Amino acid sequence: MTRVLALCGGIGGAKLALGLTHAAAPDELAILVNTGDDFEHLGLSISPDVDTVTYTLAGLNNAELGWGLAGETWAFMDQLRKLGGEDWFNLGDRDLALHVERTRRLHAGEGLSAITADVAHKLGIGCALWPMSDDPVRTVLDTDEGVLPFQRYFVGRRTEPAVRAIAYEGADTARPSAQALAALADPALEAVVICPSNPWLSVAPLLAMPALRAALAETPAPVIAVSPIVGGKAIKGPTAKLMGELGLPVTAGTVAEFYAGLIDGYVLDETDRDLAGTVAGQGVAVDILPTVMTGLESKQALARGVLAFAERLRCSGR
Ligand code: FO1
Repeated sequence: MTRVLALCGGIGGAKLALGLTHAAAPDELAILVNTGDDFEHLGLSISPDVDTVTYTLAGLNNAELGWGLAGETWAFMDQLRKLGGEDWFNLGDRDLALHVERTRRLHAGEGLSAITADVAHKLGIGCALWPMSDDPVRTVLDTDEGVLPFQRYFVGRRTEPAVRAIAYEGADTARPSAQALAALADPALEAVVICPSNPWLSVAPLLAMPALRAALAETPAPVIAVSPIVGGKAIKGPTAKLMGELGLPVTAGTVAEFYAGLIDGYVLDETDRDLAGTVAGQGVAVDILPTVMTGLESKQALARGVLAFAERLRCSGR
């Protein structure tokens, strides 16, 4: 039975997801992962955020890169480059196995959810891992260099183009994870945690699915978001740059506003304690915790802090 449901994207989200695996019982924790970054490349179906979370929870992740497998080799890419193939997106030799196997199983008619659950089980992950949908949703950016699919913008152009608008193609009609919808409607659910992933690139694709957004708004469990902005800067990645380009003030308060109507609680970093009053003024409960996750200890501590905050909100009937 799911008691804790976490929503996350790739690198930043996976860190708190890992912390949560130490703060909640494995059979009571489910992680719902963004698939807006998914794409088809060299004939393979790539699910970067699902894989980042899978490798992180399995203890196989490449901590230096933030994606892919630790101890990876690159013979395939070296050879592809020699052949003049597309080399802007790096597929490691061992990582390639997952893409080939996932693609084969998708072509054989299995859904992404079933494949992801099976891979997680085979890699020794105890909690549930759910892609946000088995239907394609594709994040597309309108930039000063034209319209770019997510990975062309993120990896191909290293997030350099200025973003004017973002679309989540397919989100209107995609059916959200049935397990996530069931968990959100279940009175046994005790906490929903929106991990400190990029709100516009990693969490928004989930919220763009109308049924998931409605289920989140209606869930009896407290919904808590952890700010990905600390002291006016993003811990990692292009969140701050993107906010500036979208004309938004780069503060943790702006992210709280983005989640307005969905969240009951918001976790600010200690650095941003002066924003507590502003966020509370939006009718959202605030907790202040150290949110910068370096080692495993800080991930566990933040996870425990967030779950304790959820418990307090539940007890106070919010
Ligand atoms: N990110 C990069 O910056 N460069 C890459 O070449 C790259 C390859 C890659 C391959 C498999 C995978 O699962 C992820 C990969 N990523 C790469 C990361 C990923 O594309 C992004 O970090 C996420 O989509 C953003 O959350």
